[in-house]
Amino acid sequence: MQPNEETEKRDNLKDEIREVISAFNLSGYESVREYGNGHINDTFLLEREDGAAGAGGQSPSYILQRINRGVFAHPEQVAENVLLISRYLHQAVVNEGGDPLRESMTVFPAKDGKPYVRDRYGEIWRLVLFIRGSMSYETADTPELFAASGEAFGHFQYLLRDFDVSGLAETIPDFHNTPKRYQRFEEAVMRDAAGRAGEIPAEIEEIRKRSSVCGILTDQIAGGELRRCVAHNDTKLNNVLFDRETGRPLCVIDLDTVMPGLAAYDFGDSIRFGANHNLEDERDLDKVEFDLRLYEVYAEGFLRGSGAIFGERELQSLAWGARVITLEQAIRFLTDYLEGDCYYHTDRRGKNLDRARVQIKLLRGMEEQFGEMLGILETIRKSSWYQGAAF
Ligand code: ADP
Ligand code: GN1
Ligand code: MG
Repeated sequence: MQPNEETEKRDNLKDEIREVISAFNLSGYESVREYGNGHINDTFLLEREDGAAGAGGQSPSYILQRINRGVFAHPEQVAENVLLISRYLHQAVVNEGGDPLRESMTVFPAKDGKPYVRDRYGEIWRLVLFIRGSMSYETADTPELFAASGEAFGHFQYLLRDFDVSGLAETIPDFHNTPKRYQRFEEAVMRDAAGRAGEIPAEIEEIRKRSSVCGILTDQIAGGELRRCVAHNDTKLNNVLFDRETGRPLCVIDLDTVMPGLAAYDFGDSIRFGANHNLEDERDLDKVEFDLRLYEVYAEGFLRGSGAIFGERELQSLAWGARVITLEQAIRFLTDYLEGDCYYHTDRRGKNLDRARVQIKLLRGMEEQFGEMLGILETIRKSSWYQGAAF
């Protein structure tokens, strides 16, 4: 992009934001800056011009976000889902005697009453209260931090345990339909759009030999053995806000991918992402190892946060969640590699292949230690603290 094009784009964005702020009826909020490290939406912090604002000031600050239309075909449905869940959580936190303005998201409707504003370019924007005195982390440098994020996501399950999921839109259809993801992978191999299938017979075989695992959770849903509940679907550490002073987890954020699903999806995705010491695109596979100890501390945190809301089968499904979601992610990365890197951002050829290899290596570790993974959940289930857990 030429420098003048960039300036023009920036000015357009400023105008766009000014228009959106006015549609939200937020006079005096002139200070706008990009905020956070999210990969999906564009996030801005709005503060008052008078200087009283900011995380420590008196006037409330706001988070304004433009929802990614490439990922979400119907961003207005995303905004509706977020509103439904936030309102429910707000009340649940009040019922627990907590502070709903810090422990849940507060969504602000636009002047027309909708939970979003559609600007002149068709972009959808939503506005939430900035949670004061909070911070998020990009990586879990200690097991305690990882466990604390587990506690937050487990408590999210607890607070939403009676939520009726029939009112939630499926904003990304078949998001965790692993058999469908597998089907699409086979189609990608056959089509071989980027001419890469011939280079990766070993990885294709690694996926194929696990094809029967893909349906383990979906079959249990279809058979009525697992109940669909609210799933967050993006249970990474940086989607938990922590209290700056106490260091305790405060609030689960980034509710865009909230959909009907399973607790096993959320638990599994956290394990896939966090129970190791490598980057998601690590090229040196010797560094990649599933860490059972991190799995254990996360499980303890998650189940401490959730209380005893899960029966025996649901508890076992958590360990399966780790395997199925890791396999699914390997499938997704490899499919994207075969299709020519269209979905995930990549800055070099082979990144999606490296990511897929990492998932396969983690998966192998989980398969080897699956007995222990189930055993850890069973030990927690029988422990007195879990049996007696109540809020
Ligand atoms: P993305 O979907 O792009 O990941 P997020 O909703 O996670 O976007 O927001 C990006 C970052 O902005 C978060 O990691 C967090 O640091 C910060 N953030 C988002 N919402 C709030 C909020 N209500 N209060 C304080 N910080 C927030
Ligand atoms: C995407 O953008 P990010 O990192 O929050 C993806 C997740 C994947 C993850 C893998 C909407 O999330 O499902 O697990 O990449 N989000 C969507 O890194 O597809
Ligand atoms: Mg996020």
